[in-house]
Amino acid sequence: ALRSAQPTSLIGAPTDIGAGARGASMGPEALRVAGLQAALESHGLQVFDRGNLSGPANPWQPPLDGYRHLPEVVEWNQRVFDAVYAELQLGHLPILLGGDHCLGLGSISAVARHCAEVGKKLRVLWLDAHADFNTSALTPSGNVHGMPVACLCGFGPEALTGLARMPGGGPALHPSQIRQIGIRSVDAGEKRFVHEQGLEVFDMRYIDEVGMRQTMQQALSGLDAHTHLHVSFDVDFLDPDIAPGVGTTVPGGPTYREAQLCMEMIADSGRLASLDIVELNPALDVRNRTAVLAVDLVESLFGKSTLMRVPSHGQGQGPV
Ligand code: 4U7
Ligand code: MN
Ligand code: MN
Ligand code: MN
Repeated sequence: ALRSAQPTSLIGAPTDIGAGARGASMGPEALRVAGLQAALESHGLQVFDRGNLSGPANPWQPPLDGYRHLPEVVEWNQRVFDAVYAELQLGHLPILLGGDHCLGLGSISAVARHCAEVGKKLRVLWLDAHADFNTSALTPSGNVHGMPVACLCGFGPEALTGLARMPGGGPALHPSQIRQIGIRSVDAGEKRFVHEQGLEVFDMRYIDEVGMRQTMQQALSGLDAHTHLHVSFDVDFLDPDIAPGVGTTVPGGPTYREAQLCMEMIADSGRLASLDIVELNPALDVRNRTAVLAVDLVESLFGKSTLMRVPSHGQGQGPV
C-alpha cells in the first residue's frame, strides 16, 4: 500500500549574495547533477523541478552600515518568498536549493505566512555549524547569511523582517519555534544575543554528551498533526571531513552516521513540510562529493516515514 505523498517542488536560487565566499550560486546545479530529483523519485515522490529563480548579480562590495549587498539580498529574498509561497498554496512541499543561507529568510517567511493563514503551528529545525543570529551591530563580517535567524525573529532591517507581512504585523518567528542543531561557531556578541532571546540550541558539546538520538527526540518533541515542520539544512552542519564543499567550514561537526540518524528521525516524525538546502559551494568541493552527500541525506529525510517503500525496478521487498 502506497500512501500518496505530497508532491515536492525544487526551486533553485543561484546566488551567493549573502555569503563571504563566492560559489554558493552554483549550488542548485550541483544538487541536480548529484541526482536530487531521481533520488526523491526513487522513493515514490512526485517531483517538479521549477528551474532557477533569477535575481541581481553579486556586486562584491564591502559592507554598508553593517550589511553587504542589502538591496540585492532583499530582492533575492522577495523572489524566494513568492516562489515558496506559491508552492505551499498548491499544496506542494517546497525544497529551496540555495544559494547561501540568507535565502532562508524568504523561504521561512513564506512558510510562516502560510502557517498563519491555514492555522498551523510552525517548528523550524536549523541544522548548522552557526547560529546565524547576528545583527548589523553584532556582525563581524556584514554578511547577511550570518543574520537570517535574527531577522526572522524581528531583529534586522524592516525590508527583511517585514518580508512575511504576518497577519498581526509582528515577526515571522518567535524564538520558541526554533531548534538549532550542530552549532559550534558563534561570535561573541551573537552568543550573548542568542542567550538573551532564549533560543534552544543543541550544540556539538550537547550532541557529544547525550548523543544524536536524544538530541533529536528533544528537538522534535511536542510536534502534532497540526505542526508544519521546516528544516533549514546548512550543509556546513556536517563535519568538513565528509563535506568540504562549503564556504565556512568548522571542524567537529556530525559524522555521516550522526547526520543520517538526524535525518531519519526527522523523517519518522512525519511532519516535514518544507526544506532549504543551502551553503553548498561547488567551487570548494571535491568532485561534487558534498552535493552527493547532501542528496544522500535528503533521501533519508524523505525515505522512511513519508511513504511506504514499494517494489520498484523489480528489486523491492514490499512495504517495510
Ligand atoms: B552560515 C559568521 F563571523 N558568524 O556572521 C558571520 F563567523 O549561513 C559566519 O551559517 C556566518 O554559513 C556563517 O559572518 C553563515 C562569521
Ligand atoms: Mn547558516
Ligand atoms: Mn553555517
Ligand atoms: Mn556558510
